[in-house]
Amino acid sequence: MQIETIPSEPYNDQNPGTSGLRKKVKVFQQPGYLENFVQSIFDSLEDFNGKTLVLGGDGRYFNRIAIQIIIKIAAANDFGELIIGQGGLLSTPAASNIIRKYNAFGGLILSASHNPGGPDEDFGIKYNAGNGGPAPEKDTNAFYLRSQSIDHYKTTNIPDIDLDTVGSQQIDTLKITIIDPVTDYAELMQSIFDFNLLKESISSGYITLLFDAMSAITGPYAKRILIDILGATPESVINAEPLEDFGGRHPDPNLAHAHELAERMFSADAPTFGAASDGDGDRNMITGSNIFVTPSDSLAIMAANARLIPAYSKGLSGVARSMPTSQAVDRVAAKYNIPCYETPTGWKFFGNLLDAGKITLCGEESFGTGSDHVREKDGLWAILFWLNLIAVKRQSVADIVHEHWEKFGRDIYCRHDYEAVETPIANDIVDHLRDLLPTLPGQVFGEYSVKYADEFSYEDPIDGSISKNQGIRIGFENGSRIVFRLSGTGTVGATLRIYIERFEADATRHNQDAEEALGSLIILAEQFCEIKKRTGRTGPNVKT
Ligand code: VG1
Ligand code: CO
Repeated sequence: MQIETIPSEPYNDQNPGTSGLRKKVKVFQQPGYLENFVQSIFDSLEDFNGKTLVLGGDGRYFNRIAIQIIIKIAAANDFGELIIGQGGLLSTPAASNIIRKYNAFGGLILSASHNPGGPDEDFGIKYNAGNGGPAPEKDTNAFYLRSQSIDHYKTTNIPDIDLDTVGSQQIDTLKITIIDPVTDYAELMQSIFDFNLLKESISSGYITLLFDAMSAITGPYAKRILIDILGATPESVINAEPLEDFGGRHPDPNLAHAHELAERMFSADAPTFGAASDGDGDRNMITGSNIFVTPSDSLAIMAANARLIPAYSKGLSGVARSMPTSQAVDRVAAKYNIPCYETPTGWKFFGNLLDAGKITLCGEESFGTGSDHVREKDGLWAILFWLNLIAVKRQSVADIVHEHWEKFGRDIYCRHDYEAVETPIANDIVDHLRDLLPTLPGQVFGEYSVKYADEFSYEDPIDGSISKNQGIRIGFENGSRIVFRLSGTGTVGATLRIYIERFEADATRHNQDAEEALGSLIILAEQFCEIKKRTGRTGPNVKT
C-alpha cells in the first residue's frame, strides 16, 4: 500500500449542524470536498493508529462512492481495521451498536437522514465516537476549525474494495471486514424485548402490523426482525427495498410523507399497529388503528410503562428530552420520582447523560426515541417497544394513549415548519424575537400571561460544557410554551421551526384536534415571529 499526500484547498462551509455535515450531493462531489472533511476529522482525533473504524451509510446516492474514498483515506491514516456494512449499508442505530460491541475507536456514518436522496438531493456524513454516539460539540467544532486551514489529505493506491461479500481481507497492515448489517442489531433487539411473546401475539393474530420502510435503510432490518424472526406476513413491510433516491420521496416518517401507511391506518380495515422509520433508521412514527401517537406522547408512554419490557424491568435511572419536546415525559418522571433532564436539540446532547448512567430513556419531538442500549435514537427499537407493550398490556394503541392521558393529563402539541426561508429573513426573525424577549414577561395575551421569555442555554451536567443559543422559549403561567428555532439539518436556505404546546388536565377535553386546541397560541406565535408577514407565506410547509 502506497500512501499519497494530495494538496487541497479548504472549503469554508464544512461546519457540522445538528447531526453531521449535510449538503447537496453536488457540493460533496466537488474535488477534495469529502476528502478534506474526512481528513479534518482524522486530524482532530488522536491515538487511533492501529484501531478500528466502523463505516456504513443509509444507501443513498453517492454512498458507495463515498465509502471507497473513505476506505483509502482511513487506510492512509493508519487505522488497523475497517468494519463495513455489506453493500456499504448500516442504519444509524446499527452503526452505533457495532462501534460499541466491537470496541471500535469510532465510526463514520453516511446519511442525510430524512432528507431526500439522488444526484440533485442531499448527502451527509458524521463522526461517532467510541461510545457509539455522535461527536460532541467540542469535536465537531474542532473538525470545522481544521477544515478551514487544511492544505492536504492522505490517501492510498489500493483498489476499490468489494463491498458485497461478507468476510475479512488483509491489505498490508489494514484488515477490512465486511459484515452483515442486520445480524448484530437483531441480536441486540432480541436481548431487550420479549420475542417469544411477540411471536405468539403475531401468530395468534392479536397483533396485525404494517411497517413502512420508506424505501430506505430499515427495509432489510424490518424484513429480518418482523417477518423472518417474529413471523409477521410478508405484506407487513412495505417499501422494503432501499433505493438510492428513496423512490423520489422524503424518507421522513410523519403523516404527510408516510402517506401510504397513513391511509391504511386511518381506514376501516386498519391493522392494530402501524409504524415507519426514516432514511437512516433512527426515527420512528407510531400509529394504531385510527390513531397517531405524537412523538412527545410516545416518549412519555414508554417511560411510564418501561418496567413491562424485559430490559427495563428494574425501572429507569432517569429520562431526558430535548428542549422543544413536550413536557409529557416530565410528568411521568415527577410521578415516579426519577430525574428528568432538558437538553438542546440533537442526540449528541444525550451522550454524556447515557454514559454516566443518569438516564435510561430519552427522546425528541422529531420522531426520535432511544435508550442506553446504543447512543443514537433508534427507530425499530421504538417500534418493538410499542409492540411489546401492546402484547403485554393486551390493549389497543388508542386505549394505551387515552389511559395515559387520563392518568397524567394531555400535553397537546404541534410543530410548524417553514422550510427554505431566505436566510436573511430568517435571521431577521430571530433577531426580532431576541429583541422582544425582555419585553414579554408579565404581559398578558388573552388567557396566556408570559412567565418567562429567554434563549435556551445548556450546561452539560457531566462535563460542564455550555451550549448557547439553543432556541427561543416563551413560557406562560399555565405551563403552555411557544418555542422557535432554526433547523441545523437543512441544505437550502433556513427552516424556522415553531413548537407549540398546552396542557389539558380535563379528560373530557382530551379528544380535541391539536391544531384547533392550540389555535390561539398559533396566532400568538405569528404575532411574535411575524413569519407569514415577513415571507408572504400563508402557512407552514409541514405540520407535525
Ligand atoms: C432535526 C430534529 C432534531 C434531530 C435532528 C437529527 O434537527 O429537529 O430533533 O435530532 O434533525 O435527526 P433540526 O436542527 O433540523 O431541527 V435525523 O433523523 O435528521 O439524524
Ligand atoms: Co435520521
